[in-house]
Amino acid sequence: AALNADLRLGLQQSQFQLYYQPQVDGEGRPTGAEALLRWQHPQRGMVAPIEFIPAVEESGLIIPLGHWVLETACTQLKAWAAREETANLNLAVNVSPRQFRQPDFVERVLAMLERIGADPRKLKLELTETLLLDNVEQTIEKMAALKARGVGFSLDDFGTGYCSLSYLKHLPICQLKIDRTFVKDILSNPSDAAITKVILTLAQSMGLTAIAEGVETEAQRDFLANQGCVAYQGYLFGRPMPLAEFEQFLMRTT
Ligand code: G
Ligand code: G
Ligand code: MN
Ligand code: NA
Repeated sequence: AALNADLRLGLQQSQFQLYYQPQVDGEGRPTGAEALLRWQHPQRGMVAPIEFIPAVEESGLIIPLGHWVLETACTQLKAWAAREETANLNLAVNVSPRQFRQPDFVERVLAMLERIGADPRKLKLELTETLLLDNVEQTIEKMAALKARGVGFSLDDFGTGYCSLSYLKHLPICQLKIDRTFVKDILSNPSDAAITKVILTLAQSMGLTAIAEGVETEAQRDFLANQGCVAYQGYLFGRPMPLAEFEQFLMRTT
């Protein structure tokens, strides 16, 4: 309860911010970022999303907060589009199930993109397998409506949930995100190596891209590259960082 009151106040007082974690291509060049929510609480300090996302989901505050995230991300995309060096950057945004299931989710996102003037093709929504499990038909309909306008979908934490492979072919997604639990021990655990290989092959044969997350070492990156991976995210390239720092990172790497 105390947390919820704090969260409400935090929204009013602009205590939330987005951090940006670089996503890079096979040559290490930044292609964009994943936007990750941070809460700078006046007393608690920096609060990590795992500590408050469940509470905001539960209370319904995820709706205004999730829209603030999308709004901020689209505004950022619009700003990047205006500068040649950043014009091609994409932004991946996590969308929680409760937010996605709002009846007016599609309309709100499309209206927001239009109002801000952001390119929908630069926006990627990260959904989890859990979200895709129930109400599949309605979910597909909503995804298709957004996809028709250019918005992309990435299946986050892929391989850790309960999504059957037969669903995959019906989902209008463009990317599989290889969960970092598979990447972590990829060099020492043959099962993890096999799983990442299967995901990469699956993505390729279905015409999807795949991005490996949680890449921390060059050895992991090289191993994934040998398996055909061409998109990465992880501490090896950059941690989630405030906007100013991310823009400095871009200047160093491009
Ligand atoms: O940086 P990390 O601790 O950033 O993020 C932890 C988890 O919190 C991520 O796996 C992600 O699923 C979730 N998360 C981060 N930012 C957001 C957000 O803006 N919206 C939602 N729904 N989840 C987020
Ligand atoms: O939404 P998702 O679960 O994919 O969010 C990504 C999470 O992974 C964030 O909490 C982010 O801080 C974390 N993360 C990103 N890169 C790395 C990494 O290289 N190592 C570890 N341990 N965590 C990472
Ligand atoms: Mn994510
Ligand atoms: Na993930």
